[in-house]
Amino acid sequence: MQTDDKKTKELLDKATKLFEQTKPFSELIMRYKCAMLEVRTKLDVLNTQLSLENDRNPFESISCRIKSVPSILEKLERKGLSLTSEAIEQNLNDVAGIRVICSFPDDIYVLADRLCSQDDIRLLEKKDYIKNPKPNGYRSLHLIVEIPIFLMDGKKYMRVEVQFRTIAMDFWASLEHKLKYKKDIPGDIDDISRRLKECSDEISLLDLKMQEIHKQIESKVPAGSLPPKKEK
Ligand code: 0O2
Repeated sequence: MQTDDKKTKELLDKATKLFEQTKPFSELIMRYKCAMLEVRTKLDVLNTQLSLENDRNPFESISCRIKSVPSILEKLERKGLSLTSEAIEQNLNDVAGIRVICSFPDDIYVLADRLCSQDDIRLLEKKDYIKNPKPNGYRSLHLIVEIPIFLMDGKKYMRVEVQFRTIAMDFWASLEHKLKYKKDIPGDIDDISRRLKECSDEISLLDLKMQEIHKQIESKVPAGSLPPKKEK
């Protein structure tokens, strides 16, 4: 069994090296990087403007990644697609990925709406796992957008996946990710999954409770409704 695993890994390493060396593949990845930069800049601009309006940042952090070659190859294989640059471009939506971590759920929708309303952005798909969480408790808002990039040989639309989630949802997803990929976990996996689902429900309530508290702290009481000052 171990020898099989080793052989598979060696083959995957060789395939990865071969793929990385091909010109169409490097060009495709370069285009994804450019598209990712464009979307990231748009989000940074929105963050800067909204932080001036609201005196706080609508997102806490942002991270970008290009999917690794082994993950790309694995996904093509799983979907029964050919291992070519054309198949990647036509079928994979998450080669370029951006993750935006917000403090409060409302910030997610404000940012997503403002991004999608920009006239050079095309929204291809929206998966709202906040309003409709996955059965395991996964919560996030996923957008697949297309954005034009301008290269020496003209304009090209490229796809980028943008994931929005709160700090608490991100904390949950990191822990759950370990359950998915870690082998030989001691104990009852079903029990761990059930407890994780419970955590996800509690986190969702916590997010909403903290959002309400934040709104109350930030709310400005209209001057007319203030009680009259007591005479000294
Ligand atoms: P990585 O390494 O994060 O890129 P599709 O891309 O539409 O063919 P899918 O799975 O239907 O495939 O897409 P979906 O539901 O939009 O989810 C894609 C990504 O969301 C995943 O990427 C994860 O990052 C995240 N995600 C989705 N479901 C879960 C979940 O249950 N738990 C956690 N922790 N993350 C999740 P990849 O491809 O798995 O890998």
